[in-house]
Amino acid sequence: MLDVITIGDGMITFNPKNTGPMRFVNEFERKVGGAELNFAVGCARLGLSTGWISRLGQDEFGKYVLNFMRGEGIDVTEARLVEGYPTSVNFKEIRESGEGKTFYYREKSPTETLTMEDIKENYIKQAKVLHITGVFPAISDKNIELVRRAVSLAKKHGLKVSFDPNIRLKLWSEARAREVLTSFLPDVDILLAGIEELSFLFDLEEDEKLLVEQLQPFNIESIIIKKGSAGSVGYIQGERCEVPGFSVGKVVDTVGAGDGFDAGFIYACTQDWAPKRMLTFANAVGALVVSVAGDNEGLPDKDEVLELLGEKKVIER
Ligand code: KDG
Repeated sequence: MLDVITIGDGMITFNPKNTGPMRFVNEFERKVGGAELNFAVGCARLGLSTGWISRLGQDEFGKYVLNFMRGEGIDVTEARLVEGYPTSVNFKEIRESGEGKTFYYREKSPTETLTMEDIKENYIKQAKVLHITGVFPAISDKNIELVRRAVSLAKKHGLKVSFDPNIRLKLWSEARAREVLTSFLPDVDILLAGIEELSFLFDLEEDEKLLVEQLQPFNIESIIIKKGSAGSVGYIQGERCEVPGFSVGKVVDTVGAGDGFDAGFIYACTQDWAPKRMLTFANAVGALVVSVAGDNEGLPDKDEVLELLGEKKVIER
């Protein structure tokens, strides 16, 4: 039995050792990244049994990413190394604010070797949640069909489908992203998005009321709007609730915070918590990510979240 399954490309991420334009950065640290990978790590650290469907290159980087995921306690029975496709690489540029840019080297992603048969009914049906994002389908048209198959199996077996649009316009055109990502909405139970992403999807202004109205026809159980350090808004079981964000000191690297939020929210869904508590917990997970360099190094375990919430005292030394 798994709590949650996700599908995605795993990357080697080169994090700059100093801020500023990448062409002037001479030293990088080798880390791992990928939106769905970060989400899986976040879930596993919080104690959810997590499966990750993926393909990596049969190369040193692929072996490193697979070992990393295995080391995080993630089920990697459906993640394999394949010949002839180099593991995807991402170089990051980070500015003083902690915001940055990504430079992908992933033209031929190993996930392109995944076939429909690799999205196995027996694997999907054992989970409670299928988490999809807009990154994996942006990589190739075939990946879109793989996501559709995973979603239809999830629906058949009563899993909840959670969806983060994670819009990456370096990977596909605006029109295609809008068309494909909105086509997933009828099957989504939990939507986790930024207001700017919703505004992109519907090509409308960033007006919460207006955008939530656009989502009404899809009957989405939980619509969560992530607002970064400003907190989040949730429409959960039809009720609107809003919580403030957290400040965790210096923002070092914002990449991965949204994936952390998603993992925190999915963890919260497995608890018998009120909507405010669910959002607060997810915000805390996202906030802890930004204080550490790397896409997933800051993802906390449950005690670290409880410490930030002031509910647990961690003895330091
Ligand atoms: O959400 C964070 C990810 O975007 C990052 O780890 C890598 O850009 C990335 C991607 O495409 O998966």
